[in-house]
Amino acid sequence: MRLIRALPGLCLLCFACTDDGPKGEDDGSSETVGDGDGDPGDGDPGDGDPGDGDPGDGDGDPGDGDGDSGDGDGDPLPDPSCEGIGDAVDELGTVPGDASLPFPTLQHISVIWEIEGDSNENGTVTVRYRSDGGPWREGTPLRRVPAGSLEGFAWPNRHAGTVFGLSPGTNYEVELFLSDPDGGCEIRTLEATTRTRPTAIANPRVLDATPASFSQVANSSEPGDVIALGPGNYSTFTFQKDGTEDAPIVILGDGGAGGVVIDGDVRLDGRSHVIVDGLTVNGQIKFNAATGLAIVNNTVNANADGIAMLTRGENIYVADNLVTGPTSWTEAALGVNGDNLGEGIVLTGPGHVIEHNRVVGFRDAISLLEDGGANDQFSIDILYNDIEIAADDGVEADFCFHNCRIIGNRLTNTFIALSSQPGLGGPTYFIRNSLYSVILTAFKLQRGSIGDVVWHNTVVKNGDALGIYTTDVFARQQFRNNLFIGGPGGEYGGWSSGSGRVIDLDAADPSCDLDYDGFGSTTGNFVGNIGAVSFTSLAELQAMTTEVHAVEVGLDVFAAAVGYPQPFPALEAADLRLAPGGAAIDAGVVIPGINADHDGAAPDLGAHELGDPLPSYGPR
Ligand SMILES: [Ca+2]
Ligand SMILES: [Ca+2]
Ligand SMILES: [Ca+2]
Repeated sequence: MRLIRALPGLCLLCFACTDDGPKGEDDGSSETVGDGDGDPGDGDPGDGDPGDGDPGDGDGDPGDGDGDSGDGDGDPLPDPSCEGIGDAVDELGTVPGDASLPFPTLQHISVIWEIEGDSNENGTVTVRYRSDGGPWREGTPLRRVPAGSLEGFAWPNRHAGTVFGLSPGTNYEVELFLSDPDGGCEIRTLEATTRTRPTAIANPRVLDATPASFSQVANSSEPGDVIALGPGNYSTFTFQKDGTEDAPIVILGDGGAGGVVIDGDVRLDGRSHVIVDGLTVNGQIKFNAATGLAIVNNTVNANADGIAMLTRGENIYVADNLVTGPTSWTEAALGVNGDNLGEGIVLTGPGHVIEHNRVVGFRDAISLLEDGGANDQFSIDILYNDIEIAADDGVEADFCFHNCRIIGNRLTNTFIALSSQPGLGGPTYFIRNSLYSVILTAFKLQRGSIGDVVWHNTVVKNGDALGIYTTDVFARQQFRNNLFIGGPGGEYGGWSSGSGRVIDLDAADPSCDLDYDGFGSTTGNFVGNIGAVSFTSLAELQAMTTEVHAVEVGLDVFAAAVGYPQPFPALEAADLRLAPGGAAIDAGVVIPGINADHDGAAPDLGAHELGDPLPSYGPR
């Protein structure tokens, strides 16, 4: 579903009953949808890299469901049923509309189900999914997203969410069970195929190139060719040929050994299905309005932006690059007006996957675009990147339309770690990120952000543990199973990191839903506020807010000796895995499709379940 721009006088809340009327019975309909992008399910073989630390490969990352009901008892999932649920009779009930699975990525499928009604927002959509012939697995329930508008964008009344932890190149049935206690029920099954990592065809024609012959060779290339660059220094170039989805053109260097160097920018504007693999680029790799490119295994030494697409493109794959920028870690560099420069990886458009990159020394390490530059920013994966020294934002997932997934990243030495400024209804998922040495805020949910989902993150920062410093009310956030640890604050480049409060959320709307999180401050105090409710102890936090199951934690929850982060000079990345027996162990709540494979009595708080290996951060 495309988000539509708000137009003056356009009433997005108007009811327009559909011609076919509500379906109150379980019609068991099974539909196969085209999602409009023309290219999921390209039939390529798998990329051969399961087991590489990505989600879904049994390593304890999100979404590697165990195939049962999620309660750990191994019973098969019950079939959903609409028996006994009538049609909607008023605006409290739900009238189901269009459902779609737009822009599958390699490991995730986005789900959108538009509805009418349900003004009391108590309708639910639960999810089961299966690959061909496999057992049903329990997915993550969709988020209820009422119609809204923000910063010039608007979205319709719907449910939205993601099926997590899938295998690349696999066809899935996704069964959606919508029900509303006020009336309205339907079971709808859709199909989609996850994408595969773009790779060269088998037995390609290999075109050898040198700095002298490259231009001619490049212009003679055809779909399926591999252009193999010999050692030498190449001039900046603009590539002019397109591959196809089944037969991409590969521009192949030496994998960063340093013998194949591009002295200047690599441009692929408007290109489709080209793979740029293994170059050393002293400049940027830029490709406005491109489709299906893969930018992999490169070393980018950037003067400003590193890897950039600044107009809408689709299904870009950016992985295993080392991207180094011009911003150094100083107090003068901090903040929106600081002495900082460049975005490490910046894209707009749907379907992108940015994974396993190492990005060091930028204003924003990984960024989407903002305001009028934001185009269809949905179905975007930002996974397992290793980010250091971001003088503004580590991951700026601003203006996400829905289903942006920021999972399993490690961030060290960032002014702001993760940004959703704003989320446009959501869900914008932040899951199992490991954040160490953050100065201002770990989650910048500002400009009235709506619908951010914050699960299983670990935060160790200077100053306030969880603070969002804005008067713009943010709403409909959900926090579960996170660890937030702060301590004595300071002033850095004119910015205060806070006084060591455990929570400072002045502008939290009552719809914000926080529970099962762990908080601590090395000050020894346990004070804070959520909206107008202030607390001075864990007992008060539990009694007076939604954090009924909160626990108090300290740096001793970690197995390694984790130092309290004084931000300067830059710190080494920290190992934030838990020690046995601490307050974070088994203190979480089960989230279907995310952590049902936990060990022990319940999920642990933070990014790492006890006993799981560290994910593979950065290039593989
Ligand atoms: Ca309802
Ligand atoms: Ca940015
Ligand atoms: Ca556990």
